[in-house]
Amino acid sequence: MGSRTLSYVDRDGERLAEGRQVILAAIGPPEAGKTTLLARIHTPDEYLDKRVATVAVDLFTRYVYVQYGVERRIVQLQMKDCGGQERFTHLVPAFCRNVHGAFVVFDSTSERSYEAALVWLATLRRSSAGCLCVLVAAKYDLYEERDASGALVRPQWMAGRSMNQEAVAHDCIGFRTVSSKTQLNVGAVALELTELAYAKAVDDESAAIEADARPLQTPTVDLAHRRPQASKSGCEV
Ligand SMILES: Nc1nc2c(ncn2[C@@H]2O[C@H](COP(=O)(O)OP(=O)(O)O)[C@@H](O)[C@H]2O)c(=O)[nH]1
Ligand SMILES: [Mg+2]
Repeated sequence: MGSRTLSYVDRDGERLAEGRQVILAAIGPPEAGKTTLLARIHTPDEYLDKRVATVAVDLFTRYVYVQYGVERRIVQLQMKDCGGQERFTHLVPAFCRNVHGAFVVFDSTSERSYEAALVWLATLRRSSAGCLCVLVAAKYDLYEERDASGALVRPQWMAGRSMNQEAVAHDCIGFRTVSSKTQLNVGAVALELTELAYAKAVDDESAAIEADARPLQTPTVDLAHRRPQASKSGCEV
């Protein structure tokens, strides 16, 4: 994990922003830590320490800096928070339609929460194949124990598993551990996903413009051999 973290644009700078938005979403089962994570990304100085279940969809918006090649650019970061209740999974395709990237969040203390997050991920994939997803193990402040080498001891269910490999196997860009409580990795993962999503959005747009600028081509249908046919309405086509 790099040491760079998300940096925010002040009110004056917001006026300099170009039109582009980066839209990220947090998906996953209830109680995973999604709302607390997005709130912490949005307002780093505050820890949202209350239990308020998200009903359907909330939106967190801020202007932030991203590095694109050698340029530092300002973008509007929109983060959508999806209610995790099982009955909302059918909203995922509509919810994620224009989303560039997603935090697929699970409660790191619970293997069931992880399995549930994978179901959310699969649902997202069916509607938004190109969306960049990062697998996020939340509440990592709950592991204070360290092994002989000084590394944090993982939750038992995760021991011996390569979560990074599992992330890649599920077509994610990677796996990250975070704590919204202590801010562990929060700014870093937010920056990583925002920058990758921004770069992808810019590249996708350039590819689409290039495709639109291609020269016109002769149609492949041989119109000369098409015979007029009577349609049901009686008109000839
Ligand atoms: N210890 C700890 N608890 C957390 C953390 N993030 C969230 N929680 C708690 O986990 C519960 C569920 O969090 P919430 O963000 O509402 O989950 P959501 O349903 O996925 O949006 C709340 O009681 C939070 O206070 C964290 O980083 N550390
Ligand atoms: Mg919530």
